[in-house]
Amino acid sequence: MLKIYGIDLSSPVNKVRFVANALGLSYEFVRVNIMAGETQTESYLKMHPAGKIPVIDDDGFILFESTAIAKYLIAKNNSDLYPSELKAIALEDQWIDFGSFHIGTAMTRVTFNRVLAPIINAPVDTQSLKDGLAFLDRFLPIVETQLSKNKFLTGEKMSLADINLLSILDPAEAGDVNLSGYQNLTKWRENLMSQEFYTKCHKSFTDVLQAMKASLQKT
Ligand SMILES: N[C@@H](CCC(=O)N[C@@H](CS)C(=O)NCC(=O)O)C(=O)O
Repeated sequence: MLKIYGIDLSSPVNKVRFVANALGLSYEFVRVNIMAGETQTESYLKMHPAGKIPVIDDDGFILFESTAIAKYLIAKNNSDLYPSELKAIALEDQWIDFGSFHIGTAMTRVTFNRVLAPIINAPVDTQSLKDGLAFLDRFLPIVETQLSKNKFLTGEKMSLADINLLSILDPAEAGDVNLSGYQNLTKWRENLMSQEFYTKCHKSFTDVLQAMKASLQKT
């Protein structure tokens, strides 16, 4: 059976889980304890030489990097979540990369400093936080405009580009990123978050974060 290695609070891991759910796949979600060094063991490093999550083990086929995993699962299952025509592929990749490299990078800066740093007692990098917020102000209006043209990023059907961005923006509330000014984006997000591929993972990122914080307080 397909195994997905990760944690509940990782956007790349959740991207893979959302895709696997959208494809209707059965899989085992193998939770790894990063703080306890479980991603640095000899056996884990054989799967991912940098000790990162997610990794999948698909009956012995090992793969890392969430977008590569998502594309592999989609192709293996002959799904149209990723297109097959040349220009459609190019446009799909455009929105996947825009989501990952611009919005994803900015969200990582914000969530590291506002969400993770307080939990792991790491210092807050105020410049990185400021840059992250400035990048979001610059790049989110571009997504908002795109979603005024289509229901989804690349047209009238949900695709990997949407699932990718959904996973990236999942920690928005936890990171105090106010998306309410982006009406199309908010509508798009509410629609996706109500679907089973998402609710099968969690009700919201904030819910999972609160549960995690509560369990840390008990220990
Ligand atoms: N580009 C990678 C990012 C993987 C990544 O950075 N994962 C983080 C969690 S979100 C991780 O493994 N962090 C633990 C570490 O670096 O030790 C992907 O999309 O899979």
